Amino acid sequence: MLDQLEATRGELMKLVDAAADLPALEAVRVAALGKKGRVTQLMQGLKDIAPEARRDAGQALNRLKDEIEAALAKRKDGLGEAALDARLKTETLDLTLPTRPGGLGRIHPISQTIEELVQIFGAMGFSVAEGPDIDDDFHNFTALNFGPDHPARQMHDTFYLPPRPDGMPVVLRTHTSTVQIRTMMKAKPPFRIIVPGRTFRSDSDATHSPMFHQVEGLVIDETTHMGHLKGCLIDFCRAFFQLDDLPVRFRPSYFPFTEPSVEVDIGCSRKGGELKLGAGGDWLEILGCGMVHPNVLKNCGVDPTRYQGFAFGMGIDRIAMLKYGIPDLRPFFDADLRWLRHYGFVPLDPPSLAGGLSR
Ligand code: 2NM
Repeated sequence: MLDQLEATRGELMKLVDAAADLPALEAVRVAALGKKGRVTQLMQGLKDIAPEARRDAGQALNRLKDEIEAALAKRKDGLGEAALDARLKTETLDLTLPTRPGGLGRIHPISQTIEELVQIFGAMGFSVAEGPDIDDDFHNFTALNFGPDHPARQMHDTFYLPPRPDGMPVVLRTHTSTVQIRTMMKAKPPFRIIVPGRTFRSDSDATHSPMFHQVEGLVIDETTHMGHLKGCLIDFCRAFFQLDDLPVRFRPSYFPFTEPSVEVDIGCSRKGGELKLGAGGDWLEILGCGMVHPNVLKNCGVDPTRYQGFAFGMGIDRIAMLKYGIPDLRPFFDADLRWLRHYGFVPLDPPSLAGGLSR
């Protein structure tokens, strides 16, 4: 019995050493210590041994079992390390290589412009709100004080989808004001939000795309007034176009959802057929705004005798074209890599609002 045990030890130890990987080692473990393994069989043979010899043989077998287990564990550690070494060899990453920023693609001018809007308004204390592209007639029109026969509700401006089971018309939002409505209905004033996002109108030519981008803003508090509107939007225009002395003009206008309503122009020059922003005697319209109509506040459950404020809206695509000298709107949505390489921004080197000597 003890001879047999020594021979088995020698064979099993050799097998353990020879196992080339973890699955092979597991096969050795089963062959040694499994239900029908060599050691297990030897243990089952104990009952046939003379009782005087059984105790010594049993102890020897237990030692053998312990030794095999220890050898398996040791080999397993070694193989694990070897496997990790092999993996690390194939997964090396040369951190000394220079970056290749051009290989990271380009930031679309609209994404860049949204970043800038968020940065400027974020610094003024606004947060960003978002909502669904598909909304209903209530959030897109009714809550915003559009009368039932307002021309903007017409089929030729608005993309209508099949109505809800309750008959409520469903639309692709024609402005992001749907999100201001949702915010006012579910949260409590004061509000200070901007809402950048996709908007849709049935209009398509050189300067209109059926899908375009808007940013709207909303400020509601107990004492917010037209002076706040003016200060906020003058600061915005000058920060965005990076012209500290950019002329900004407020001109009376009309929107159903604001009273009074105003349009904002910035100074420019069109001498020689070339558009140049800044003082130059000409004006360029860039946004609409006004004091939120009491009916809109009421429609959203905000008490107009306690709260008031202003709202504004502008086209992101248009201000991006103006700032970055992009002449045509249509290629914005063509996913043309040549256009993106030309007008897009390198991710590790986007334009900064701080500017400085390097630009
Ligand atoms: C504009 C111009 C003026 C506007 C109004 C609202 C709301 F929901 F508070 F009533 N949101 N956005 C607004 C006001 C939008 O876009 C040219």
